[in-house]
Amino acid sequence: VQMIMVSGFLGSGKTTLIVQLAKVCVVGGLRVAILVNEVGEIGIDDGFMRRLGLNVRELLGGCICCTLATDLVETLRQLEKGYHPDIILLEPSGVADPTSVHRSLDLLKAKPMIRLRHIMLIDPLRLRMLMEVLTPLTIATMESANIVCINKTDAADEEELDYARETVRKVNPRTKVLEISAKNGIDVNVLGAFLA
Ligand SMILES: Nc1nc2c(ncn2[C@@H]2O[C@H](COP(=O)(O)OP(=O)(O)OP(=O)(O)O)[C@@H](O)[C@H]2O)c(=O)[nH]1
Ligand SMILES: [Mg+2]
Repeated sequence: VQMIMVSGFLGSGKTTLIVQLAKVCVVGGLRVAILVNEVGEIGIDDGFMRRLGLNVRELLGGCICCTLATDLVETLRQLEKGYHPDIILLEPSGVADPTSVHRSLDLLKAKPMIRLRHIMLIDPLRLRMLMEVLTPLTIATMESANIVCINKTDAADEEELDYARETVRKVNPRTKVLEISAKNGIDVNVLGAFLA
């Protein structure tokens, strides 16, 4: 099964992008499952998601890159057996380390079940701050991402966008970079780029 992991710091727009991706998938006739890892109490607005006919599972009360890794794999197995999704959209908590998610999937021998693409979302309005206070995590995530997505292009100014572009180019010159405004919707080409 195809899995898209959308990582990014708190509030970078992960849920917004996942909902948009799910809509594009549903329109394209794909069966979608959404897996959300919330550390806090407030879960995803899954009433809205379920009305769209999406299969939403929450992994609560811990982080999938550490304590909930086995739950993640068990949930993947259940989904494979029961729902047969074409695509699984995974939102790790904003404080998760996506490279540990990779490692856990490997250790728990879940890698053969899935084709994983890792998309890192960047909020250009806050990247400078992140690079100052969470440097190693931000850099490691950028290095491991298949695609880096600069989000909130509707709200960022040129200086913020340039800083984001330049930072990604320095940290991971080989990665593909997309610029989006998840809030304003995405088209099918974005999904295509994620899967390419
Ligand atoms: N201006 C603008 N705001 C956005 C965009 N995408 C998301 N947001 C806003 O950013 C805030 C956070 O969005 P979420 O999708 O909840 O972000 P998240 O990464 O899932 O947040 P956590 O799960 O709390 O880490 C919300 O107020 C969104 O409306 C965008 O493209 N432009
Ligand atoms: Mg979220």
